[in-house]
Amino acid sequence: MLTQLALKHKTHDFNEPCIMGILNVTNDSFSDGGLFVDLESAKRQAEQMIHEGAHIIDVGGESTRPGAAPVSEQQELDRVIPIIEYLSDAIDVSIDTSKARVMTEAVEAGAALINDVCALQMDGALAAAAAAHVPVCLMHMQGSPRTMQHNPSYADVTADVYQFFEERIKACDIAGISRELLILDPGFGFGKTSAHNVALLRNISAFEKLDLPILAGLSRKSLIAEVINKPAHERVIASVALAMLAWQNGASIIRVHDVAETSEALTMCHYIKSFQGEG
Ligand code: 7PM
Repeated sequence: MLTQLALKHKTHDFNEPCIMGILNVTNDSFSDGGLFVDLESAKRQAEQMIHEGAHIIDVGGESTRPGAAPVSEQQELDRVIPIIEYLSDAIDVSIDTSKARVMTEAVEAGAALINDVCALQMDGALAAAAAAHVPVCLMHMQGSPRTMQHNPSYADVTADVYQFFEERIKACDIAGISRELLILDPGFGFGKTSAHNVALLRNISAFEKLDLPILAGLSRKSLIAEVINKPAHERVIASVALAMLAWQNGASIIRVHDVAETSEALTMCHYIKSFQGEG
């Protein structure tokens, strides 16, 4: 099992939970809509997450919300590049994008990791990621952000996602992206019903056979709203519970909005899991 990932600032040892803090530099995200649009507030939000224990800051300038309007390449660059330049001296920054040019320029600006919800399927993305020589998160999505929640359907969601991972790993290999740079993500909420999300969360360990780190993003997602009828910003406790389950089931990187709370809970989980001594 691969247990390490070398980024710019740190080689992350996956015996310990790795926390990725979400920084949306859009103005239309469902959970922090309009709050972090300007550079100064984005910087403050990122610094808070670093202080709270984030290992990676995931910078995204394009909303992937179901039904969201697409953002132009230039608009996305204008949003993300200044914050990446500012943060990348202090912490490992991940660029959440599907666009080849944004990947290239973000890595030039200092990004240490590419997080692509389209798993490098957009025009030029495979080549851009290969040239960037940084780790890449390949996320599974059924359909496109605009239509993915209309009628998600699978023969066997875990087997289908597994097969998708195998195909994308192969495509990366052909494009010259070395396997040690890959991270896999089942894409909770991306073209999935609650039943699909539950199956994937229970079956995360099924992906361990692929011998690559798994990233899980469940923070504040609508799966929670189906159980606990609360708006996004009141889903913190439930999100921490899901983060713990994902980590327990084998995910190495946990993508979250609420870094302090998740960090404290996962530190406790790690303590229990790795405790050695008399009992
Ligand atoms: C609206 C709906 C806004 C959903 C934002 C979202 C993931 C991701 C996102 C994930 C990886 C969110 C999502 N989710 N990247 N980007 N994995 N790798 O809740 O699960 O942040 S966007």
